[in-house]
Amino acid sequence: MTAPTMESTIGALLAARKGILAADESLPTIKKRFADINVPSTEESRRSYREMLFTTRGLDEFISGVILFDETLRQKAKDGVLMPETLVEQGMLPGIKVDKGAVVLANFADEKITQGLDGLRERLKEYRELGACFTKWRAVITIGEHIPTRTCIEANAEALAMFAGLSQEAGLVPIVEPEVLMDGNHSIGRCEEVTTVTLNSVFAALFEHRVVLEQMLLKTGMVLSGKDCAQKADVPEVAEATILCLLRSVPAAVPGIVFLSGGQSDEAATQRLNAICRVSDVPWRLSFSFGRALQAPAMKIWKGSADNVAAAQEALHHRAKCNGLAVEGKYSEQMESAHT
Ligand code: 5MM
Repeated sequence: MTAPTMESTIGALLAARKGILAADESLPTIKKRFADINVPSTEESRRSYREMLFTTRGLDEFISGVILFDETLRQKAKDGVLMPETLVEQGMLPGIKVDKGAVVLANFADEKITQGLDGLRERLKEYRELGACFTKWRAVITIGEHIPTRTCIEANAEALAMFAGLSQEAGLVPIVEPEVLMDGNHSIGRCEEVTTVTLNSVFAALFEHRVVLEQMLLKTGMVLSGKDCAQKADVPEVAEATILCLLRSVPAAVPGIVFLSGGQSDEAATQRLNAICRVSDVPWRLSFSFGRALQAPAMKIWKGSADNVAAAQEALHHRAKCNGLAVEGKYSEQMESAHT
């Protein structure tokens, strides 16, 4: 495989009506997800689940790229073809999660720092040889009574910027993902405040590290009320707060912003994405990079059985299509009832 340029990767990832599938669950996360459907997490079960996702016919109409976990990048599909090549054959670009997960930040018991910078330059070189076109690093910011602290936000921003610089050096488009978690009873206003401070800190660090903004993508959460907030903001409020926050924090030079789903139900994530993307007059392309909100229905149907593959693929295709239409502001809830 000849490696594409960062410009062509960005163009392909941000193609009209398409978004990114996040299938980069680390071993502990996929184990948790499989436990919910009573499937043991083994190298083979993970391989066959992900092969099922990637070989969904017509998925490339709505999915431009897939973020893989290290193990998957090295696995082969049943026909003996490596997973990154399988994706390319299916019309999608392979990407790779390069962080090594979030751990407790020393002296800040309730906050996390993402690790994985040691040896990253060498790993990136190998990932490129294995066919990855883009990379992702996720930082986790928690909202609580006295958190996030500036120390946590700045430490994570610094790590994101160092990751992005190294990734661009390797010719791989970095997806910079500072995720503000939905957990908690905070209001949408508090989420907006924390997301704004976080994004401003991230872009200050990216500037200091001379990261080329035109050659990266931002992956961020929507601005939402906390999961346990008594008064949840409705869809138009979420769209308004999200756009306002992004306009105040993300430079126009960034070509695209892709949203994570963060534990929202699949339909809620699509409805909100649709409302956000209907807002015109923004300087970036807006799209999605969902994990759970794309995979959840397919995983529930699959349950580890080859007999369920066709139905599970149909469910994934449906969610991808709904989100692809949402990127154009053309999703309607009737698409759900027409499907069931
Ligand atoms: C798919 O999950 C990704 C990996 O998470 P872990 O390192 O915790 O296993 C995660 O980074 C994901 O890409 C984002 O959180 C977006 O996924 P959701 O499910 O929030 O859309």
